[in-house]
Amino acid sequence: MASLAPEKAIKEKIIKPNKYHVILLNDDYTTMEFVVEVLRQFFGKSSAAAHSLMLKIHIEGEAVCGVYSYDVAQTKVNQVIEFARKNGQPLMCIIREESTN
Ligand code: TYC
Repeated sequence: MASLAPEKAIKEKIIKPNKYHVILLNDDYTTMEFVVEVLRQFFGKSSAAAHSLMLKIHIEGEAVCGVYSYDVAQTKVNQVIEFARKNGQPLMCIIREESTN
């Protein structure tokens, strides 16, 4: 930003909204096919991206599936958990605030 003469300086306030990671957790019972479907349907992943992200969760225990504003992140979590329970799957989905360090 170019500097302005003090008398003309405009006090700018930049509001950076916090970001929230939506994370899927691994478990021993949810089927791999179901997780791939969740990643496609709720996180807009291609089949290939969904499959490799599912494997990452399976191996590492969790992975970030999307980054959103708080409201959108909370809605994703609710939708994923509702969809999982309706389909008899114990899949868990959580929110974690993006760290600012
Ligand atoms: N570990 C599960 C299995 O072997 C697959 C799985 C992957 C479950 C990712 C949950 O978020 C998950 N059937």
